[in-house]
Amino acid sequence: MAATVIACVGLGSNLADPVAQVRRAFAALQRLPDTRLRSRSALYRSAPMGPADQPDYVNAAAVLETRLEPLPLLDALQAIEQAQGRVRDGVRWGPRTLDLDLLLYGERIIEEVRLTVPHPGLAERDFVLIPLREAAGPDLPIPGHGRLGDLPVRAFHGLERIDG
Ligand code: ROI
Repeated sequence: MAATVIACVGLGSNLADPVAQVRRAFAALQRLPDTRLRSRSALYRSAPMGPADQPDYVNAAAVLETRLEPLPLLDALQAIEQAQGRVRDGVRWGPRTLDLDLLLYGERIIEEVRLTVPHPGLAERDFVLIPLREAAGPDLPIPGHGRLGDLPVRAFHGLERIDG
C-alpha cells in the first residue's frame, strides 16, 4: 500500500442548513477508508465570493492523513458531496449544498483534467486560508508559495468564527 500523505480539504456550504452540512461532512471524512482525520478547523461564516444574491457560506478545513492516491481521494470527496445532495447545475459560482475541495496533497503538484493541486484559488481565498491555517498550522508547505503562514490573508469575505 502507498505511504501516508497529508492531504488538506476545504469545506463550504450555503444551502440546506450549512452548519449541519459541514458537520456531516466532517463525520463522513472521518469514515473514509485508509484515511485518518488529523485535525479540523472551527466553522466560519463568510460572505459569498461570486454572485452576491446567494446566502452566506459556512467554511471550514480538514487535514487528513491518507493512503488514498489523489484521484481515488477526489472520487471519495465527490461521493460525499453527492450523498449530501450536491447538484452540479453548471452555474459558475452559484450556491451549493456542499463543496469539498482537495486543496493540497502532500507537496505534489497535480495538473490533470479532473484535478489541479494545489487548488488554484487557495492563495487568494480568505475563507480557505483562515480555516486551513487553523487546522494545519503556519508551517504547512504550499508548493509554489512557501509556507502557509507566509501567505498574506486579504480579508474580503468578513469571516466570522461560529463554533469551536
Ligand atoms: N464563497 C464563500 N464565501 N465560500 C465558499 O466556499 C465559496 N465557494 C464557491 C464560490 C461560489 C466561489 N464562492 C464561495 O465555490
